[in-house]
Amino acid sequence: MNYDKLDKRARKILQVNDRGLYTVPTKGLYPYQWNWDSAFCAWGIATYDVRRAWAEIETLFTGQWDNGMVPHIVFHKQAIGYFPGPDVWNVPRVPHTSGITQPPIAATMARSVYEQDKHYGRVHMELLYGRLVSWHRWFVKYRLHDGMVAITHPWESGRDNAIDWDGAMANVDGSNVGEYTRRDTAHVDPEMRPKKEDYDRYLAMLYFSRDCGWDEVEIAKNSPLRMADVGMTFLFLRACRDLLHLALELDHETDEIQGWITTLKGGVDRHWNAERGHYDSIDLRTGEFANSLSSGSFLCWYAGVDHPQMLAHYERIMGMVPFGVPSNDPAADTFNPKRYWRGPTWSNVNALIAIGLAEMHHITKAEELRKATQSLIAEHGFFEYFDPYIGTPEGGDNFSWTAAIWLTWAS
Ligand code: 2M8
Repeated sequence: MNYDKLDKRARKILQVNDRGLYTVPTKGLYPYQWNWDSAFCAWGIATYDVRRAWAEIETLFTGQWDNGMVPHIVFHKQAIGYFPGPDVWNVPRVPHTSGITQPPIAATMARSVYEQDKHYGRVHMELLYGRLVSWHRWFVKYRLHDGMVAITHPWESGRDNAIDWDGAMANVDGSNVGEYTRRDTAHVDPEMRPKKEDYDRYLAMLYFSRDCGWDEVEIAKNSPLRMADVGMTFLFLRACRDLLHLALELDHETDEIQGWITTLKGGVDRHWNAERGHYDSIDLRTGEFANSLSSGSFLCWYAGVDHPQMLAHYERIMGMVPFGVPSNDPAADTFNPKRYWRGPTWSNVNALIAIGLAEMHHITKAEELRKATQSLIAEHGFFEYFDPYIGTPEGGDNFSWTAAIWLTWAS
C-alpha cells in the first residue's frame, strides 16, 4: 500500500472540501460548516497548515451565540441540497446557524492545533480561550443534570439515529410536521440513512425549540426529548480536562474548570447501568436507562475513565466483527451494519476510542484498532462510515473527517 499517495489523497479531500475559511464534511450531502466535523478537520489540517487550522476553528466560532452556545451547523452561504436549511431553523442572527449544539470537542482539538506550533498558536489560543470557556459555561448552565450532559435533539449527539434514543424517540410525536422533502436520501442510499419516522420526529423537536425562541429554560422543562447522553458526557469531560490544561498553559484561573471536572466525574458514575454492567444514556423525562451499548459508551477511556466491565464488552464486540468499533452492539436486535449510527464503523469515533485506550495503558488494543481503521480506509477509501462485517464503504465519499483522521492518527 502506498501511504504517500494516501496522504496526498487525504489532503486533496480537505482541499476540495475547503470553502475558504471552513471545510464542509463532504460536497453535496453536507454543504455547510458542521461543528465537530470542523474540529476534526482543524486537527487534520494542522498536520500541514497550522494557520489554516486556526482559521477553521475561529470560523466555527463566528457562529457562537451571545449565550455561549456554539451551533451544530453554521450556514455561512446559502447552499442547495441540504434539508433542513437556514430558512427552517430561522435563527435571527448572522451568520445564520442551526439552534442546537454538537459534541464539544473544539477545546480538545484546539489544544492539538496549539501543540503543533505553540509559538505561532499562542495569540490564537489566547483569543479562542474565552470563547471556549463561554461555550463550556453554557453547557454547565443549561445542560448539566447530576453531572451528565443532556441533549435536546439526537442531532446534538452527533450519533443521530443511535439506538440510545429509541425509547425516548418513541415518546416524540412526529405526526404534525406536514410535508417536506428530504435531501440526504438523494445523495446516499436511503437504507444507509435514518428512516422517515425518525426524520418526522427530528423536525418535531426542531419546531418545538424554534417556536419557543430557543429558550433553554423552556426547552429543559417541556421539550419532547431530553437525554443524558453518555457520549456527550465523556467528550465534555475530556474537553474540560483539555481546557484546564490550556488554562494552566496560558496562566488563567482554573478553579471553575476544576469544579466542572469534579461535577462531571459524578455524572460518569450516574451513567453506570449496574444491571447491564456498562455506561449508558438516561432518558431524563422518564429517569430510565436507555439499555443500549453503543459506541458512545466506549468513549469512557477518552475521558480518562476505565472499567474492567467496559473492557470485557469491548473485547466481546471486537471479537464479533473484523472491522470495529461498530456503533451498536452486534448482539443487539437493533443492530444494522448499514444504517448510519445503528451499526456501521466510524473512523472518527475509532480515533477517539483508541487514543483513550492508549492513554489508559491498553496499548495493544489501541494499536490493533488503529491498524484495522488504517486498512479500512486504505482498501475502501475515505468514506463517511463502513460496514463492520465486510468493510464495505457507506454514506458519503471524500469525507473530510475520515481524511483528517487518516492524517492525524490512522496512517
Ligand atoms: C450527521 O448529522 C447530520 C445532522 O447534523 C445529518 O445527518 O444531516 C452526523 O453523522 C453528525 O455527527 C455529523 O456531524 C454530520 C456532518 O458530517 O452528519
